[in-house]
Amino acid sequence: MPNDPLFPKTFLFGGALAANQYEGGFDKGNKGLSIVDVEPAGPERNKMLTHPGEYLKVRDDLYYPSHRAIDFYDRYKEDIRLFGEMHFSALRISVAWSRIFPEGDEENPNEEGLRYYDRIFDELIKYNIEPIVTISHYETPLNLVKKYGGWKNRILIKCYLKFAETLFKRYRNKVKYWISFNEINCITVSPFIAGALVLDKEKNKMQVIYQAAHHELVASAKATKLLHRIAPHAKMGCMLAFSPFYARTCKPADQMAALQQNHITFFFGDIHCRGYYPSYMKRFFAENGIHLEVADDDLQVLKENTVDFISFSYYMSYTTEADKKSDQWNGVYLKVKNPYIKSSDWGWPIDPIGLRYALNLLYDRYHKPLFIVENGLGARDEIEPDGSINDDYRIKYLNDHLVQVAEAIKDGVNVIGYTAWSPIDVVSAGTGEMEKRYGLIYVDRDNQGKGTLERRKKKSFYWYREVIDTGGSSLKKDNNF
Ligand code: BGP
Repeated sequence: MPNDPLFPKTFLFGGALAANQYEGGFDKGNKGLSIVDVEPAGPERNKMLTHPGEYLKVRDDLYYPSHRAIDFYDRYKEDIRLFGEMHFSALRISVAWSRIFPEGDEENPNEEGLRYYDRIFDELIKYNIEPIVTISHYETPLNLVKKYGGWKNRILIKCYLKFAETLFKRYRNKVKYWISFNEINCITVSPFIAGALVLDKEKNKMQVIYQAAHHELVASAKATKLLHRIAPHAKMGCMLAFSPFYARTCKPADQMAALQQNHITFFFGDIHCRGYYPSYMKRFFAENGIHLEVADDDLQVLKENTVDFISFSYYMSYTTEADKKSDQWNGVYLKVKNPYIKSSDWGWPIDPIGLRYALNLLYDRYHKPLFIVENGLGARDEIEPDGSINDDYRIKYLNDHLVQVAEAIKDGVNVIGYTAWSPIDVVSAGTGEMEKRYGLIYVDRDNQGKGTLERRKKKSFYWYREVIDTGGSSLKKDNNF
């Protein structure tokens, strides 16, 4: 007798990707350069991300993994067919901003770029896969950094809205779910990647970061307003990187430290969902010499255009304690090791219960539908002599997290979908590696860009299809955490 499904019939099940990590074709179809196209792989990468000012052009002596990525640009039919074979009902992708506006600030969009996404959406619709579209996923056009300094400049709101409006008008009959900014809160830890900011010479870095964040938040609210006007049936979501902080002990000061650290993330959710600057952040700004320039109607715009749903990535929980106050510019408390939790090969804590905890926290706070748009395990995979890839560690990770999603649904949390990062191996956003693999489909390509790009189904491919087909009743609930 099969078990009852754990997820509702309407649940959106699938995978998540970002254009810059899988498309390639960085100069095809009149595409301009985006910030990712100057992020090299290898030892220079960290230098670039911390001091981007010296790296804002393509150099002959460096390897840039985004340029070809996994060549989805030319192989999208094969890849979408494979997603269809896994019975996906949703695929989260992003539109590469510099494919549509190569320089970011043109008057008119690049028709060839728009036609490319027409083909992608049509192909998805052919397989009954609902596209979930991120408007800006770490891929601001490079020109907007060079010319205006990235999101610290208010002019980016205008450029972004022109881009968003172009997408809404063109694809309003094909796309229902939109996400304004990927992991918008990551601007506080990765200012170049998430805010296109070059902070090398800035004295008060936090001032610049939160000014840029304000611009992104206003852009997000204005895009929500536009979407509701252009496509009243469509839904706009915010997107947070949500790694809840636990206190290392029950000492009250440790609990307070964890709460303060969570506030740094909630700040972005609070503005998107409640529509105003929270009081704890006003104190944080005052104590850190941050004075925001806010235009006349900004606060009104934020108030009147809250999001329809909350999407978030969940990979891990963090732990902190009061004695570990950070002296860095971008954090309140440092992360400490949680003795109850193991980590991935890349040192990312693995905590399935943390996902149920996160879902409950977010739902208690905002009472809006929640969409898990990223969750997965980056690991090294090996091909067996018979050609199979037995990624049981990935299956366990996904299984245990999905079991906790089902628990949260039983708790009463309104979860509308889950898209695993990533359905196919892609370039890592953080490290630029190909060999930090998340995929359910293997891609023959290494960290130096060598390989045939051939696709190969992993064991997790078949496992995930069964989970989708059975509405989760095939999940194993007896795993120990
Ligand atoms: C999120 C990003 C994704 C993705 C994922 C995994 O922060 O939104 O783009 O890459 O993390 O991270 P990484 O690729 O660094 O392992």
